Amino acid sequence: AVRPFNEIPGQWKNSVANLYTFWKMDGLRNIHRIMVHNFNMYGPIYREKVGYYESVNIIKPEDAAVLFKAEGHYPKRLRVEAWTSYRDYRNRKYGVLLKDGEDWKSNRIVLNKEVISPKVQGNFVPLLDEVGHDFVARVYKKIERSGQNEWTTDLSHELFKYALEYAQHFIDCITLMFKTTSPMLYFPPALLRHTGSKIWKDHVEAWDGIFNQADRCIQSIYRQLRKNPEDGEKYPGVLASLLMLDKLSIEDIKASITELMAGGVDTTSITLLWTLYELARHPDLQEEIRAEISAARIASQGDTVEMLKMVPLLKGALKETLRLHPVAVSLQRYITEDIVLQNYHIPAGTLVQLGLYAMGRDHRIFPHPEQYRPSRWVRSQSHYFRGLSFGFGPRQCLGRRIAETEMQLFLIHMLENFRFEKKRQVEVRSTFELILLPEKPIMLTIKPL
Ligand code: HEM
Ligand code: 2DC
Repeated sequence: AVRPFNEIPGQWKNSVANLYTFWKMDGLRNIHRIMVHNFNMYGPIYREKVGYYESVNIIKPEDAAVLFKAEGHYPKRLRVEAWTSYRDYRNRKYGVLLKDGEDWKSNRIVLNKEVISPKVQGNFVPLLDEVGHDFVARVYKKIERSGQNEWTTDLSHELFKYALEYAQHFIDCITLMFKTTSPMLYFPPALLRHTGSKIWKDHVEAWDGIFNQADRCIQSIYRQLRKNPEDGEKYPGVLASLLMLDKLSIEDIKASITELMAGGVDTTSITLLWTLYELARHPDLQEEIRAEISAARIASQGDTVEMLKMVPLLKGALKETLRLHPVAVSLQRYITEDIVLQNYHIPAGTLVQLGLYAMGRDHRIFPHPEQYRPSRWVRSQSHYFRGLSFGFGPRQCLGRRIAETEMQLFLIHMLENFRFEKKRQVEVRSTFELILLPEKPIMLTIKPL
């Protein structure tokens, strides 16, 4: 018989005490490791209540499949109150990230066509290819200046700038925005706002900076479009193509453009940094991927879109990076119908979280999970509900295609020019600042081939 909801194991009876324990364990920075610990203690399903935030947590691919079948027509994930509070406070519209229901769906359908449909990939390949090329030139200059024919560095600053070449202030604001969001997952922002707390003030300042920069960027694209309307035949760039959409209100477009600009910096930079870190620790694998790239370069005869179809191991490396170092610690959905998970009844309306970080490191799901093995994504094993780093279904990451293309092209350019080494073999762990980040700088040595 199916067991009742109230019998699911876990700490969900005393939410205040849980918040206290959580705080003492420095839970915020360690959410991902606490989840692993909970799955070890309670098994593949547990219920949890921390402060006002209650959820059922799962880890198995089979359960993920059941979860996503019950997400309904308007999939809804955990609402990040800090982000909606800021917009309510400043009277700004929500973009796709924060909208729900029919309003989300209608905006998302229009944006999908410009951002994530397979037919637009060819549009941004040349732009991203050029950015990758420029990055290589910058690295050569640094190597030259070092006078040692190599450059040992924490690449994160360069990488953050690489992400679409935004101003440093904008980048700093995004980092501050993420950092100040995580405490507000557990303490209601409304409370912090009315007590004049520093977290809330910093958060507002961060979003103000992001919105100002985005507004300026939008203005300048507008001016450009008005000045040279005859440029219409040429692809004007992702943002400009969104601004030309006439199916959404200009306020809706601005809201989603701002989210795309903010969502596209830290996510891809960190994933690239982790990938170079893993490749530096696995020189033979690095060589194998380099060989795959050379062969693809020759076979594709200068057609970059074709080339991207011939690098399965490189793509596997990115998937493998996100398995061990996911950006999102979990995926979440409010289920719209009753379901059964691990033989427990889960009522409609429950917030169910799939522990992505924990799943990526579970040996029952990925044999030898501690090993970085891109080939596991190319051959062998089933990938059934395993490659979920960008989420799933109609609510998955809107920036996915851009992110994947940008990261593939970056790695192609870098591996064609440089060898990556690690002088000291140190294990770098993740820390949670809304997204998962390396807890300390990753030092790499870059040498021309
Ligand atoms: C949503 C991961 C890069 C914009 C998401 C979600 C995940 C994710 C897990 C939630 C999906 C779900 O609930 O099913 C990642 C990863 C990235 C990345 C791993 C890179 C390595 C980007 C980039 C952009 C972006 C480059 C913008 C250009 C968004 C937006 C949403 C989203 C707008 C919300 C979509 C919606 O609610 O409809 N991302 N992301 N992301 N991401 Fe990304
Ligand atoms: C954080 O418990 C942990 O892609 C929470 O590009 C649950 C949660 C909810 C939403 C997730 C968030 C976590 C991590 C960061 C995500 C976010 C949805 C979108 C966002 C995954 C797992 C991200 C990084 C977007 C951000 C765009 C934004 C800043 C404009």
